[in-house]
This record gives sequence, structure tokens and C-alpha cells, in this order.
Amino acid sequence: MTTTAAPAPTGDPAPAPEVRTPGRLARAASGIAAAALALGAGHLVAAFLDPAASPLVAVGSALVDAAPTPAKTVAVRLLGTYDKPVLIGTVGLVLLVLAAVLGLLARAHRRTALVGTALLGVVGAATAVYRGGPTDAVPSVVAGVAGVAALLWTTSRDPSAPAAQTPDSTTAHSGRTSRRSFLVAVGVVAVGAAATAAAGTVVGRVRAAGAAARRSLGLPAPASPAPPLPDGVQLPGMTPFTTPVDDFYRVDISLVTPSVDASTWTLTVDGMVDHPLTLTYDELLAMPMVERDITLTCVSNEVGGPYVSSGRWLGVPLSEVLSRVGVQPGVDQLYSYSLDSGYTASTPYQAVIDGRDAMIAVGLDGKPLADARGYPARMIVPGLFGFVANTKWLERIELTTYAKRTAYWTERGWATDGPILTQSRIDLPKSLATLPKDKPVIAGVAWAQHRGIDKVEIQIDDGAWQETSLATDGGVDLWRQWSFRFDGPPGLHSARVRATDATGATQPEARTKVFPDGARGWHQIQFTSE
Ligand SMILES: Nc1nc2c(c(=O)[nH]1)N[C@H]1C(S)=C(S)[C@@H](COP(=O)(O)O)O[C@H]1N2
Ligand SMILES: [Mo]
Repeated sequence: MTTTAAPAPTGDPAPAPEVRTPGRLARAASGIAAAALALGAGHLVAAFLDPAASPLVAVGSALVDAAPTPAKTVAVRLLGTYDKPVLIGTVGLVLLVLAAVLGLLARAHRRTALVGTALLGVVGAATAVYRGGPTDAVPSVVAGVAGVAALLWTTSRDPSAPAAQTPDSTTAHSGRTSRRSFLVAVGVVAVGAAATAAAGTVVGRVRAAGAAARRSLGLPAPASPAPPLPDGVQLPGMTPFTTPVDDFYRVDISLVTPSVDASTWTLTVDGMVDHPLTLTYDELLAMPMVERDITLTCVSNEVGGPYVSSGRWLGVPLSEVLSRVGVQPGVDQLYSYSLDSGYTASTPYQAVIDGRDAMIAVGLDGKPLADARGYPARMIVPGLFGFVANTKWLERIELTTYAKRTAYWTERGWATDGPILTQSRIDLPKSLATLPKDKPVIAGVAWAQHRGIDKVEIQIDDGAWQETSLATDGGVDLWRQWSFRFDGPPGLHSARVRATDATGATQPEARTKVFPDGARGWHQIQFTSE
């Protein structure tokens, strides 16, 4: 044969098939470009509907939900706040590989590739619906359609269907053209992907800025303002009586702090009621508000621990909302749903209607709730541990029975009822610190919300229990500071405290774990007196 002959006079040898038609790389790129356009289109649509329904975010969040609790804990410990970007990046990488494979498949198995692309859209839609509502499917459906269309269009520019492979010069020429036009098509899809992704990001930013501006407009004045805290609730040099918002303890199961758009948020109150009710944020804000100082406590607070904080809450009395819906006989719990992470809580109905300041809170210390605090609204019920009463990112309250509904933590073995246990804590001096000679004051806080603190006693070493002096009482739903003047000899000492609540019950000495209903026992420290 003459295949080893010198190059043709034109200097243009008959191209090998892989040169004439799109190569593997180009075809893989077409798959990736189609997937990128799909994600971009999905992202853009999600920016209008619900950013959490953006396909990658939806799939990543669904994986977080599905992950067992220990895996989540490990992920948070290892990756800290990067856990989410890492997870979404991983999902993206998997998608990238799948997309490349689909692009390669598209020539010989066009239908399979198209069906595969559509299936990816279905996966995104299903996870988005599982996490949110039916409309959250839209971004992924649009993404799927965009992906299929892009792949259809680019592969239609690929002439390498078996029939087209006759090695005459015309085909060679049109093959080169086709390869070029295929690459141009891939490029157009890629540009479309970048454009939609960028547009989605811009729309998302603009909308978030709008939401932030709206939030900064502030809150209505309370119809019933908080009475001023009496002088003397705060002892000099002690833990702030009202916890600075940035120091307020935070406990929740959310890996990513939800950022809720109040303009589309609603709160539904339904279940065993005569008139189910759905309120918008504006409708909620239009209701008469109360403002109250209330101390929150977490069941997971160890003896001496930090999960107790105090603040001035602004909200709509739950009684007001309940009177609007008309609660039917037989109701024994308010079952609250968070719009985040499938979190739910069981609050005893009795505790909500017994006259205490149970509310749907929208503000803390004069500002709208921060995202981490449950914006736009959360439940606050004084006297109950956070996990039974303080649902953040509240979206629904169902009036129901304990027989019918079980709360998130109850399902995981924690107690169903969670009255806050009486506790006391030594804050000054810090354990193992030195008590100064010129100011030998031991001080701390005690709490027994909705019962009140009657007495705090201290024991130095093995001495007799002595009564401390209580700071001014701010009210039964608040913690109370106490202090004690130490007059013992210099050297190493121990001190422990116990409080007695207003029902006359003194904290038991025996320690218990926080699981399942809160820690019991006396807080003890060692210190050196000068
Ligand atoms: N949505 C939601 N609400 C939640 C929780 C949660 O995990 N998710 N944790 C609860 C618990 S255990 C406590 S102690 C309080 C803490 O409220 P804070 O973070 O504002 O202090 O929120 C409660 N509300
Ligand atoms: Mo908690």
C-alpha cells in the first residue's frame, strides 16, 4: 500500500477519525458543560424561589440530614464551618465525573445519556422536595431540562454517527467543520452556564440585601413593655445579668445556620383547632407584642456549665394566637416544627396557658432575632428547657396530643417533659484561681425559672453550710445572682453551692448526667485565698 507515502502536495494529510470528529476530551467536556448549564439554570431559578433548593445545595443538605448523628459530629469537629462547602464540593465533583461520562456516552448511546441527565435532575428535585416543599422541585426540573437540551444540541453537532463515516475528502472537511461547530456548541453551553450561574448569584445577593434592609427596619414597639430590671440584680464584677447577644449560648442541630427570607416565611397554627391560621411575618408583627426578660437554659448544661443565658425577648403571646384558632378539647401539647433539619419539639399545653409569658418571639434585646437565634420567629416558654420550648426557625405549631406526636429529642431517648432543674453556679473566682485579699468575694448565679430562687448556700471545705446574700430578684423567670464574703485563712480551699427554689426544694447532692432530663448535683470549685 502507499500509506507510507510522503505527505500529499497540499500538506494536508487525510485526518485521522479522532481528529475529524470530536475527541473524547471534547465529548467529556460537552457533558460537563451541559451539567454546568443545568446547575447554572437551577441556581438562577432557585435564587428566585428558594436558595436552599439550588440543586447542589439540595443534594448536599439531604446527605447531611441522612447522615447519622455521630458522623455529623465528626464532620463538624474535623471540618468546622467548612463542613458544608466541603460536602457540596464533593457532591459537585461526583456530578462532574458523571457528567463527563454522560458526555462520552452521548455519541454511541444518546438516549442513555439523555435519560441519565434527566435522572440527575430527578435526584435533585426529589431531595429538594424532601427537604422543602413541592415547589422546591422547580430548580432541579429546570436544571434537568436545560441539561438534556444542552446535551441534545451539542451532540446534534457531532457527525460521528456510524453512517457519516465515509473517508472521502468532503466528509473529512465537514468533519473538521463539525468538530469545530461541536466545540463552538460546547463553548456556547459553557458560556450559558457561567452566565446563568452569575445571574443566579447576583439575584441571590440582591434579594438577600433586600431581606437585610427589611430586617434593619426594626420591630414594632411592645404593647406591654418589659418592666425595667430592678437596681441590684447585677452584682459588680459578676457575670452580666443580661447576656450580651454575642455571648448568649447557642445550641441546635443545624450544621448550617438557616437564613430565612421573612418576606416569604409563614407560620401555620393548626391541628386540633377550629380555625387553622397561617400568618405572614407582617401579620405576626401586626399583633400586639409583649417584651419580657427571660433566662433560657439547655438540658445539656453540665453542673457549672455555660448553657444558660438571659435576654429581653419581644414576641406575640402564644395565648393570643391560641385564642384566634380556637383550641379543641383533648389537646395536651403544642408540637412545634422548625423549618430546619426536621427539628420538632413537644411543649405541654398546660404550661403555655397557665399565664406565664409564653410567646412567639421575634426580637431579642431590641433587635430582630439573629439568624442563629431563630430568625424570623421562635418559641419562648419560660421555665422549660430549650429542647421542649424554644423552637427556632419556627414554621408550624400543631395543637395535638402526646399520643399522636413525638418530638425530635424524645425519639432519641431524651425526656419528653423538661422543666428546668434548680441549679447554682460559682462564677467568681474561676476554679483554681486566686481570691484576692482586698476583695474576697465568692459570687455566682442560681436559677429555677418560673419557680424562683429563695436561698443559695455555700460550703467552704468541710464547714457548715452558710447562707449567701442574694442579689435583687428580677422575677421568677430569671436567674439570680448571689455573693458571699470569704473570711477564711490563706491557702487552698474548696467551695460548693446549692440553691433552694421558691417551692422549698433544695438541689440534690447526687450528680446525674445531662441525659435524659438534665444534670443534678452541686457545683464545686477549688481556689486559693491570698
Ligand atoms: N430549630 C431548632 N430549634 C431549637 C433547637 C434546634 O436544634 N433546632 N435546639 C433547642 C435547644 S436544645 C435549646 S437549649 C435552645 C437554644 O436556644 P439558643 O441557641 O437561642 O440559645 O433552642 C432550642 N431550639
Ligand atoms: Mo437544649
